[in-house]
Amino acid sequence: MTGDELCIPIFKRLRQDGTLYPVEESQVQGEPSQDASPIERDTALRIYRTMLFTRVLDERMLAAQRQGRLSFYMQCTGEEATVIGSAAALQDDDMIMAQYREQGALAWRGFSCDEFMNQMFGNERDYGKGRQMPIHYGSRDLHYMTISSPLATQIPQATGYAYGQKLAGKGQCTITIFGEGAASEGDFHAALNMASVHRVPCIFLCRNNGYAISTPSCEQFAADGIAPRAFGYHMQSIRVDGNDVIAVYEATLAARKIAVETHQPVLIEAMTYRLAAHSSSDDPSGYRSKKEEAIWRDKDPILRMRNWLEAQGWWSEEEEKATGDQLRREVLESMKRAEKLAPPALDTLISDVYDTPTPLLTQQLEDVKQHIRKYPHAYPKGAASMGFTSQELEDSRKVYQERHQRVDGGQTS
Ligand SMILES: Cc1ncc(C[n+]2csc(CCOP(=O)(O)OP(=O)(O)O)c2C)c(N)n1
Repeated sequence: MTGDELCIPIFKRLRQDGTLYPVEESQVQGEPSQDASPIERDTALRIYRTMLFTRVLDERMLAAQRQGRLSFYMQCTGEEATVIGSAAALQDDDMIMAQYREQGALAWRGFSCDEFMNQMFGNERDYGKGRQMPIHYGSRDLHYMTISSPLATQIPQATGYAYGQKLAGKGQCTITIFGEGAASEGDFHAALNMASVHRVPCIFLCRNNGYAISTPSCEQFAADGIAPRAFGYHMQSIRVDGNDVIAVYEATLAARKIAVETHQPVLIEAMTYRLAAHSSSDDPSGYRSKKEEAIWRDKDPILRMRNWLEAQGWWSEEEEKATGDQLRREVLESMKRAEKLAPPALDTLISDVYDTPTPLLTQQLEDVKQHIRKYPHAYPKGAASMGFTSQELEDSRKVYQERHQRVDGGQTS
């Protein structure tokens, strides 16, 4: 048996024009029909506003990176329904362990625009104290594990965390979100196996967005995507239209119920598309066509939800414009505030690595300080907040200039 006949269908609820697919007789239990709203009004509007915020944040931060104000950025554009629809189906104290493209889930939990900016600009209010690249957000209060750069490491960590939740017996679960590229890592398989063996309340949500940087999904796996892999681990699995916020929301609600009530992990594969480049350092024109992108732009998850909200009579052209204007203002003002804040004090570089810094770390910090004293011109103006007085920096700047004048003079004569 090769598994060729195994082809999992895609669960869908919402068409692009904002109408719902008819509910099959077999799926209808009791009274509810396709006429009943699958998401109640307040939740739907909050999801939609979070989707709009995430899109505006992406647009502004990519522009900021192009202007040289920010070193790096990664967009969620095109995947908002997968990320925010799933987060909305969880309880606030469920743990989220994401990859890097899931700022929408953090925004849903209430991470403020200022908190996003402080992390990206690595200023003195950044929870990570400026020690990470932009987009490595995290929030203990919001039960959102800080992003790690090494791919897929969050997946086995989620299994372990969910095991702890099971032992604590408080009815919480963990969701871990990752790309189909990350699902090629050994960590993915180890995580699913252990989750299944130990029956932990964990939802594995794969965003199958078509590409792992420049590698298309057809070059990543030969079988029918990610969803069927669950069967090898004796787990339940569902494939869902990742641009359909209602389908993602309902699938995650059902997965959470299975995970928490029966202590079984569930794998969700959300079929979506990475509309933007992989990151601000990438140019997708080298590996995919404009025509392909246009097909997916027509399936925009935000437009699809807007069509549905308008059909419900819950949203209008005026509200769309006013909300967009307000969000753009909010993001710009927040960015200006974050840029003006000083960098974290230099000593915090090692202050909370160990209870007492090791002699090697202390020596390394001293070396960094000497380097800054020697080359102050190469460091931000806020270097004074790195523990030096303005006079110290001015003195070292003079020494540096004098030395260079001597060197330049020697070379030209
Ligand atoms: C262990 C490791 N290997 C390689 C990388 C480089 N890398 C960063 S993102 C990425 C592609 C991930 O693709 P996917 O999981 O599909 O997520 P997407 O970017 O499409 O959202 C790779 C290979 C890394 N960060 N860590």
